[in-house]
Amino acid sequence: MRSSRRVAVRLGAAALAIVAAPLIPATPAWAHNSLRSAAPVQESTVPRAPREIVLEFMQRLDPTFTTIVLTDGAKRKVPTGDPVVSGATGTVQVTDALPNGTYTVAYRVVSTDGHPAQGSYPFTVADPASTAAPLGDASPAEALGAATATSGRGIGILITGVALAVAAVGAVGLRRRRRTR
Ligand SMILES: [Cu+2]
Repeated sequence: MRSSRRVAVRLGAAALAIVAAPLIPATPAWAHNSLRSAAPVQESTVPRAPREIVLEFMQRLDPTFTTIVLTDGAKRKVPTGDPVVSGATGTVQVTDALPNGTYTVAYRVVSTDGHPAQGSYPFTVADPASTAAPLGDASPAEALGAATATSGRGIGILITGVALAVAAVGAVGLRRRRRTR
């Protein structure tokens, strides 16, 4: 009696395991698709500015949801063409010649089975023959903008100071008026 109950429990546990097994995915959903390879290679330093960014994924991409964004060292968006999808590969053409500097490729894609994948990685352009000023160093226009911003802040502080002084004078005046009453 006792042993048959034990068998029943074991059978029940086995049945539960069989029922539950398909509910536990072999791999998490996020592992369905990921970046297989990239050009320029992740974290690489390239001697020539790339004319395109090529991202190859593990699974076929849905062209509707493929986004590839290139930004420079100052986090400014670098102009590119629209993403072109071919199977598991997404490509964007780089519109302008990239000056030396560090860039970030950010992507968000959805595979044809509906699973999203996203990420980003940096790469560096270090062309010894590059004549363009490296990004990251402030250009004269940027330096001017920064100076204007600083003087703007100075004016802000000045206005705050004047407002505080006026308020202080007003408070003193009010106190005097109260005393004279
Ligand atoms: Cu999937």
